[in-house]
Amino acid sequence: MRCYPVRLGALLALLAVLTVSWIRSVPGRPGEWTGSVPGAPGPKTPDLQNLYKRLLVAEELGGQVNKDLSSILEQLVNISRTPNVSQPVSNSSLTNVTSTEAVKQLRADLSHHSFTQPNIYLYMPHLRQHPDSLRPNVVVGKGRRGVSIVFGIPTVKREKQSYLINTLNSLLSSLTAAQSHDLLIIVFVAETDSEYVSSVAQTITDSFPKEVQSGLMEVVSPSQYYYPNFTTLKETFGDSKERVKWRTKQNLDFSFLMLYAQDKGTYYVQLEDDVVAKTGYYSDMKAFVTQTASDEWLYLEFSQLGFIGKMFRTRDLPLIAEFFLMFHKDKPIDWLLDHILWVKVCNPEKDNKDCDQQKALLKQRYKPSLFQHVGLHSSLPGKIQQLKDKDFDQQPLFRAHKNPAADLSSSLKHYQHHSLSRLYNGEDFLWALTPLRDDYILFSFPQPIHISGFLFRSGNVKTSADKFYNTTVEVLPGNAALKDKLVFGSDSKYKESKDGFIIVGAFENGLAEGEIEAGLQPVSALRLLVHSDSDVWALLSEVHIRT
Ligand SMILES: *[C@@H]1O[C@H](CO)[C@@H](O)[C@H](O)[C@H]1NC(C)=O
Ligand SMILES: *[C@@H]1O[C@H](CO)[C@@H](O)[C@H](O)[C@H]1NC(C)=O
Ligand SMILES: *[C@@H]1O[C@H](CO)[C@@H](O)[C@H](O)[C@H]1NC(C)=O
Ligand SMILES: *[C@@H]1O[C@H](CO)[C@@H](O)[C@H](O)[C@H]1NC(C)=O
Ligand SMILES: *[C@@H]1O[C@H](CO)[C@@H](O)[C@H](O)[C@H]1NC(C)=O
Ligand SMILES: *[C@H]1O[C@H](CO)[C@@H](O)[C@H](O)[C@H]1NC(C)=O
Repeated sequence: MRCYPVRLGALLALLAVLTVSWIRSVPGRPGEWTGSVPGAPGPKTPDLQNLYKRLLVAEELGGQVNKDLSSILEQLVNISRTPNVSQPVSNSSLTNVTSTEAVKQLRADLSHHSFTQPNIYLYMPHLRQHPDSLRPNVVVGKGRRGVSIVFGIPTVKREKQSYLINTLNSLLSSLTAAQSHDLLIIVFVAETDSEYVSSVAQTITDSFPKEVQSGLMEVVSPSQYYYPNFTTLKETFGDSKERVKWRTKQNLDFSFLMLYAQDKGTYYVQLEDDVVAKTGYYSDMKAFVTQTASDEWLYLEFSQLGFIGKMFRTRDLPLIAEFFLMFHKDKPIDWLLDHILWVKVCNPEKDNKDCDQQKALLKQRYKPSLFQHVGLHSSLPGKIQQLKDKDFDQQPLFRAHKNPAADLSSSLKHYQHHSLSRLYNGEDFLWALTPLRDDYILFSFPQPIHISGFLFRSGNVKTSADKFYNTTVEVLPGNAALKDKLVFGSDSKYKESKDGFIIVGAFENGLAEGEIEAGLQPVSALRLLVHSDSDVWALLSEVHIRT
């Protein structure tokens, strides 16, 4: 019996990391865990029974420490039984010194740890319901550790998979044998659809058998219980519900990945699933890290875009991930990252300029960028262009037109603020992530109207290759009977698409332009329909629907 205060203490300390804040947060029981309030437990509730009850609950939460917990529980049951058998439990003096000491020891450990450890359950209370909700689902992996650089690549269902494979290809293609032993690439499939996760894992295993075999490549996904109910999020900063959900999920995904990666190497680099790495990136990164080793940076930037190519010391990841989790519902991840810097070094009594200077010390940028967004400059994989020409910047990136009132919808996901509605209102261009087959943009008119013609221009001077390819322009006539005559008549020059739409044009070299003849009038809706998966993003810089 003498041996187990220590064992118990150690195991419960582990447990405490996961649950103490929760235990402490149980309302209406002040003082019970402080150990400094004598006689606080009511009559008929000796310490051991309390502890036992708590542990029963805690066991549900403990996840990976379940096994250890069971044995602790067993021992505790044994302890609490002993007095039970011989005398009524209310006599506290019966509790033998051994067990009392054990409890004291436990309390000491618990209170010690409760002040030093973060607690994810505070920020994500839904995780309490499932003990496994924090356990990563490692679909492919050999548990590689101790590398210099860990890459984290989150990928989601919507985005095109072949981009992911291209991304991985570009990361791997220039590596020497020694370098590939010193890396770990974690593909985080941020989906709970296990079939989809398996399909990504299978594609990666098929495409990179050697890298999977050597442990260089891992495929990991979250537990199905990891994500909260996104429908209850508050819409803030003018973001739509969809976007709030998207950015919240991104916070959770990046945090999960960081926490998973934290003990696997020295540095962690965040990427996305549609980037191209510059040849020789590994040596460039290592050289820059060595050069800045004595600086107090929080991250190094190997790309200027969003969260791509940001390098952290893995020892900083717990802090960063906890900050993200703390505010995951509140702001997008790149703002949060900036706020960490602010919190760390800005003096609220000084001005922005001072703040910027201070922050600049914590992030150092490497030039030129080592990672390029595939969509950004339309570079096809392997081909990176930096379009920094000032003249280009002065040319308009979109052209505004007066368009008839329409309800807008699309299956495309736009990048940043380059949305369809801003395009249609003449405020911006639409920039969408890689279109896949059957993606569409739909302009439906509240009442069928007369439309004489249309013009859709994709790409712009800066992003000339992000065009719509294999995409048709289609009309939904207000009068279905006329349509049948036009499509099925003897001299039919139109083809029918699906859902009653008629094809009236197609993008050629990025441009779709045409008239709509009288027979199709009035028009209920216009649609752009993508017929095959694209290799690049799509940018729509001009929409003109002439009435
Ligand atoms: C607890 O007691 C039971 C019998 O009452 C015994 O079989 C078991 O080994 C004990 N467990 C521990 C961990 O001491
Ligand atoms: C301990 O006492 C409770 C009632 O106080 C009783 O239900 C339980 O069976 C007892 N346990 C043992 C092991 O005797
Ligand atoms: C508790 O036990 C002690 C002896 O061990 C006894 O003197 C005392 O009366 C008991 N108290 C109660 C409330 O049973
Ligand atoms: C999420 O919350 C909404 C509103 O409270 C509720 O209608 C919905 O059933 C919840 N979904 C899940 C999966 O719990
Ligand atoms: C366009 O898409 C269709 C349907 O997916 C396909 O059959 C056709 O080959 C594609 N055309 C081009 C030029 O890619
Ligand atoms: C409890 O155990 C201690 C040894 O640690 C012993 O000295 C003491 O007499 C025991 N007390 C009772 C009430 O059994």
